[in-house]
Amino acid sequence: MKSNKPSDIVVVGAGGHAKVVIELLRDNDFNVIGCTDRDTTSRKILGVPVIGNDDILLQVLREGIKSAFVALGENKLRSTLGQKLWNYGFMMPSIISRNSVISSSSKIGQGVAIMAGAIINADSEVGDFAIINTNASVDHDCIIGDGSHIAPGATLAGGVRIGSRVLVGIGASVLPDLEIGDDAILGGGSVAIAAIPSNVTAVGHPAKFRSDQANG
Ligand code: JB2
Repeated sequence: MKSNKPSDIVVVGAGGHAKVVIELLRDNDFNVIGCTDRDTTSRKILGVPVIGNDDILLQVLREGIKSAFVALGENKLRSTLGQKLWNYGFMMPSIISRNSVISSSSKIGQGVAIMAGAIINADSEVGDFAIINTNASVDHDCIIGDGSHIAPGATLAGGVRIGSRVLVGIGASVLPDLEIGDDAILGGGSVAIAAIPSNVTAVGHPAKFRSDQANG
């Protein structure tokens, strides 16, 4: 597997999210040399072989494949593995669909995936290993923490602050200037009209959570 081509990259994960990531990487002129997966059954996804589990990643790096992308939908796992591979010395590029609209004043971290139809408006910030999924809309002055996932069709109004490892579910909306705490989940189709604390799952319109779930 020896390589010294800067476009070569290994993908961590071989499930549904990895499929979308592989196509986006190819659109961004990367050459995906293989995937790692917990399930090492011999197989290919979109023509990419599963080359083993994550234990082989250091060897992959030593063989000259210097870039990696963590393509796992689970926020905590993606963040932890992303940080680990960064510490190993992998380069962790962000991949941005040419069919997205990204403000030139926005800031995008490393290892981020921005899918087709996504919009990120002026002065917004997206943390490391976040996913801005298909048709998600992030208005001006938003801050999205490391490892968070703004799912397909979700809408963040201006000035929204999203903590780390937050899931904003499919088609959910967050009204202006609200904060959603670390590790919270806003369920698909829900509408946040007030702040949501860390670690809770909030659902419905308006989004409600059990107060005994909240920190403190
Ligand atoms: O620690 C791990 C690990 N844990 C599970 N390391 C590696 N390399 N792979 C791991 N996996 C593998 O992730 C599983 O064996 C499985 O092959 C894959 C997860 O696939 P799945 O299709 O279930 O989920 P996903 O994370 O690819 O996608 C989810 O999140 C996306 C954002 C789905 O909910 C998608 O529908 C969604 N679009």
